[in-house]
Amino acid sequence: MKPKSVIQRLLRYFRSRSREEVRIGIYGAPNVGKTTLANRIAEDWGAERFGEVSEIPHETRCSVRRRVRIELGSSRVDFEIVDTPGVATKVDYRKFLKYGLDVREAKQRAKEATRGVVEAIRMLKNIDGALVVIDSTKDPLTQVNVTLIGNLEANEIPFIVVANKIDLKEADPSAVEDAFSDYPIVKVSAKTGENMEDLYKAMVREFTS
Ligand SMILES: Nc1nc2c(ncn2[C@@H]2O[C@H](COP(=O)(O)OP(=O)(O)OP(=O)(O)O)[C@@H](O)[C@H]2O)c(=O)[nH]1
Ligand SMILES: [Mg+2]
Repeated sequence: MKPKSVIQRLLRYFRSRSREEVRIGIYGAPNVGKTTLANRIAEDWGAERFGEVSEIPHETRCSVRRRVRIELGSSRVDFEIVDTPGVATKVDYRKFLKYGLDVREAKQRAKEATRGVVEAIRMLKNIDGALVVIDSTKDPLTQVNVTLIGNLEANEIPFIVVANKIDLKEADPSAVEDAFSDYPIVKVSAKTGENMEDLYKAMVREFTS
């Protein structure tokens, strides 16, 4: 193991020891269903809702944290789940105009969204694990997904790929599986709750030592 990676592991270990919960960031491109997933987790485990869901991208522009205790059989894990703003390589205010926002609102949203992207990326240094949410109806091999996963891997942060929206008939979760076959993957519908039990099992398995 490289000395840098030993130091990174030690730093993460001591940081996580300084708090009681395991901090998990929910990451992904805008609109993939991160907040829907976070709200589903909150509802399943009796925590407060994370926030609003919208078909307009960049609905979440500031991170939201909630404590969630997951109990499966004899395992009980206290998580701090962080719903993060969608990560994008480009934020263009003109995209919001077609959703009915006026120019002033669209420019304001774009400004906040850009700040949100920076905040989400910064937060990568401060998490113990991540859920990388991917919309199964879209091409998974995007710059955002590859960069996010590359970053997590380089920093040795454990993560689970969550292929979301499997309830939609155009969903192709096997494409997500093929693209990221080296990593743990769970296929879910955050909207209907399908396979959420599998995700909770994977979280307890992957994020606790
Ligand atoms: N059919 C279906 N729609 C979903 C699912 N998850 C989310 N959606 C829809 O996808 C859209 C975006 O959902 P959000 O949860 O706001 O997505 P997000 O990733 O938090 O988006 P940002 O905050 O903008 O980054 C909304 O219209 C949701 O209703 C799912 O599992 N199935
Ligand atoms: Mg959101």
